[in-house]
Amino acid sequence: MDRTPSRRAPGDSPEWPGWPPEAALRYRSAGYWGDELLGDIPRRQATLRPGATALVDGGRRWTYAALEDEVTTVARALHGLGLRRGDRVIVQLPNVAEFVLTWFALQRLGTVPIHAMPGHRRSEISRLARQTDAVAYVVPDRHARFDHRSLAVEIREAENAVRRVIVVGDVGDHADLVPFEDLRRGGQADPGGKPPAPGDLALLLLSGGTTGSPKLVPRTHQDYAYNARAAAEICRLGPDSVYLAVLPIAFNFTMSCPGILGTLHAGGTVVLAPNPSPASAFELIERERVTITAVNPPLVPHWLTEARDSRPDLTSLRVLQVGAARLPDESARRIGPELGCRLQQVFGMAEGLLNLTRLDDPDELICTTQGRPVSPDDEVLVTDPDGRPLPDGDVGELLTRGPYTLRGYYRSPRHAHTHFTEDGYYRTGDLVRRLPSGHLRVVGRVKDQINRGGEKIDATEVEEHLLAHPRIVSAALVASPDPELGERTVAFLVCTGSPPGAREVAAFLRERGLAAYKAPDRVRIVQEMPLTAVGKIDKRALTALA
Ligand code: OOB
Repeated sequence: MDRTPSRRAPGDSPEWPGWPPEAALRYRSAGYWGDELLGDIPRRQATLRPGATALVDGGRRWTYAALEDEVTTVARALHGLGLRRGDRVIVQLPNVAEFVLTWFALQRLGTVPIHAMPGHRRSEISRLARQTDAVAYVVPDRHARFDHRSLAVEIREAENAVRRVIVVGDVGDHADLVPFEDLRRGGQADPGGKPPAPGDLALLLLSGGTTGSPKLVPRTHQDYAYNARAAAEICRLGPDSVYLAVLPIAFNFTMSCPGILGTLHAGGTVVLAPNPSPASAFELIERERVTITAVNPPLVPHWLTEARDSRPDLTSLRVLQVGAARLPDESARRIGPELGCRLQQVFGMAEGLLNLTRLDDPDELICTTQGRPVSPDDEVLVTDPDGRPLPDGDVGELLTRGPYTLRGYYRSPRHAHTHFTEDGYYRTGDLVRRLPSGHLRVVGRVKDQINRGGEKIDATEVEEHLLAHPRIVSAALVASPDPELGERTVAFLVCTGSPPGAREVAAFLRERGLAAYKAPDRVRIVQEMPLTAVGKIDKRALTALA
């Protein structure tokens, strides 16, 4: 056991740095941080409005009382499987009710869900398992024509810590996997034990990736609950609100901005969309009288077209949130008139800081900015390349700290100095312009990341995989502008022998277990890479070429 005396703040853990004591005190006394644990949300609502609808997934519906019952049952069963407070569990599920049940059950035990994305494959999942020593892995049987059970078995065999695999659906030939249905049957005793504390680690989000290797964002009960509550207040959510989850449920945007947690916190109803197509979303909006939903910019033109062509009844819809990538101003201006609802732009990040346009902002601000911070105590700096603060109106890198923005990544002390300033500001890697009203316009970025319609691709991660190809000598992944996705990826390659085409590259990366969305959209072969004065690959020159 490590007995070295430490000078850490309360709530601090050797695995991730917490907030300094004076900041923590301020956030508590201002009321941002409270005592409610994330797992308490269904319990509180089950007392206040037991018969109200909490969750809808296709034909399945849960009242708050039923949700509370099931969460309790599943938590006991997970405890029976050996899951304990502080353990980490990889959760990789599509938009199904079982995600919500599992997630709250884990919160009850103080067990920490790691939010994997449905598209992640062996490379991403094994990395997560290693980074966290996860003890269990929750998967669907099949999703998007992929058999998650086989991947789960492979992961369990390769990663010693992963002892349990839980399958939503059919376990198939794998009799040693645990069917989720078994967890819903009950009969287990109350595990008792000490509940988690509000400052404890509650979940791990995947960083969209600033430069370098994939990183995990530690979020605590108190900061994540505040994130959801603050967003819910700004969106004026209440018991009559109906939130449609269109984007992946594990995404921070869908989960808590205000998303699922904000809606349940307010006593509203969460409806899960099986896919992001406008046809299925519109059907659910009509049927469930949805009041608020969230999409990314590439979906917007499809929604507008489908609304024009099929004339759905969208009268219940009050707010359409759009975020995760830059929404072009022209698309923004069409939303209000054509869908008959308020647009809210959302500029957020797994690391914390959340910016929203306000429902009563002037149209011009709503259509041309990505919002302003949700908390009065979000501190924002716009700095020049030397870190000096710039006046409003100048473009610079966005730095931030505040009551729900991390002070360091999980198990990642070596990133402390690259991604954070001495005084605790997180360097977002985003280039912004700030208006006197506090609203931000996102104009670019300095991080080596590509934003493919909201899906973040860490260039370094893909380049490392490309370099494993026997005929690739040098590789650089850059963005090229795209009318549909905003950006697509182009891989510049220097090769020996016959160069691989885009298809061979995609197959090679798939074989290496990389998620399909990270495969380069285009491959360009060059004789040599352009270099900067200090001898690094000149990505600016390549971006200009792309
Ligand atoms: C959201 O979170 P992440 O962690 O996947 O990605 C964060 C990055 C930001 O640093 C920024 O580069 C980009 O995504 N981004 C936007 C944007 N929203 C996010 N860039 C331009 N305009 C926007 N509106 O993407 C996320 C998390 C919570 C809520 C919404 C989005």
